[in-house]
Amino acid sequence: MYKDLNPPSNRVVIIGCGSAGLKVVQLIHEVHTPSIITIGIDTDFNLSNYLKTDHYFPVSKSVVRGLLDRNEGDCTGISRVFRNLHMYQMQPDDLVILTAGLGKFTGTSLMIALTRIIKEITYHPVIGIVTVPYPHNKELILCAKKGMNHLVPALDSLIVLEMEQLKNLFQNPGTGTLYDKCSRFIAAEIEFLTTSFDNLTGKDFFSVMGMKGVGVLFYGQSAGPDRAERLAQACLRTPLCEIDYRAAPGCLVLIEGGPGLTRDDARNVVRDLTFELPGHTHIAWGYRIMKNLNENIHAQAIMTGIKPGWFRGSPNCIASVKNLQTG
Ligand SMILES: Nc1nc2c(ncn2[C@@H]2O[C@H](COP(=O)(O)OP(=O)(O)OP(=O)(O)O)[C@@H](O)[C@H]2O)c(=O)[nH]1
Ligand SMILES: [Mg+2]
Repeated sequence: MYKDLNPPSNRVVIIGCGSAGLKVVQLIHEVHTPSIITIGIDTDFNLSNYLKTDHYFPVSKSVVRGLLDRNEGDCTGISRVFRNLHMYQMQPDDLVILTAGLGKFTGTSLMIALTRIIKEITYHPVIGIVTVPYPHNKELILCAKKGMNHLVPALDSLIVLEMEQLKNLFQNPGTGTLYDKCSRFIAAEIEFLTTSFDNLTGKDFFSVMGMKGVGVLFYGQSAGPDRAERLAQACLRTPLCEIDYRAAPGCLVLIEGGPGLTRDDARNVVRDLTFELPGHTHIAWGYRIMKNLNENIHAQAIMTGIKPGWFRGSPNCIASVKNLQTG
């Protein structure tokens, strides 16, 4: 947790919605970070006994049914159920991150309903991390689009990971393995986002993540003598959502490397990663030394505050991008 914030009163609450979201929170729970609370929410009442999260919250299918097609704000039934969230002592200064796989009914609907309720409880930016299904599956894409339509205005940052792009990152594994790798990637991403980095304050973090809009994540790693120079290029080659980020008003860059990583290296990576952004973009960055990384260096950049209309076409995701425009 960032050093100018105040654990344990500033806690991180991670909420996984639906089956895909549950997998992510279980992975985070395995790490047992004391300032992180994990909550899973799904429609299976039998999971309570063996699910590995701090709290599991079963909701009946009838409560979530139809939610996606109702008018915004009309989620009375679900609000009644989620009033129980206060039982988990959610605090106004908790940092809340919600995650789901968009495209099917449960995770998408629950994430929308929860976002509205959590926005009333906390005053910090509320962050969502979602996957978007393959472009060829029209039914799933339509549901994901509805989800985006609700979530982009409701959340402070919605980090969108396209399955198509994740598949490229993991070099085309089969679907079963891909889902597993995605869950692990998102869990590691959340861990990365919520630990403390030199040079990064909580104030900077929240102002960049509170820019309102889509967040696009770039991820890269490199090793060897000119690793810092190559790292920014590696990241820029790997956007996990095809969207035009060049006017993004916010950018968060997090870098980790072995003991040889210097502050100047980190600053150079940030410079090379952000050269296309306008001068007024708020750029926040941090770095940390991890002894076990030896010669390796990793970076991620999240360009934030992007308007959904900036989704752009590319040969492999033009269908999803066109379908996802929320206008
Ligand atoms: N990261 C990850 N994503 C998954 C996994 N399984 C499915 N997905 C993606 O998430 C989307 C939603 O799938 P689920 O989470 O299984 O569905 P749900 O929200 O529980 O909805 P229901 O079908 O009503 O139970 C799918 O369209 C996939 O793109 C998984 O194991 N890990
Ligand atoms: Mg499910």
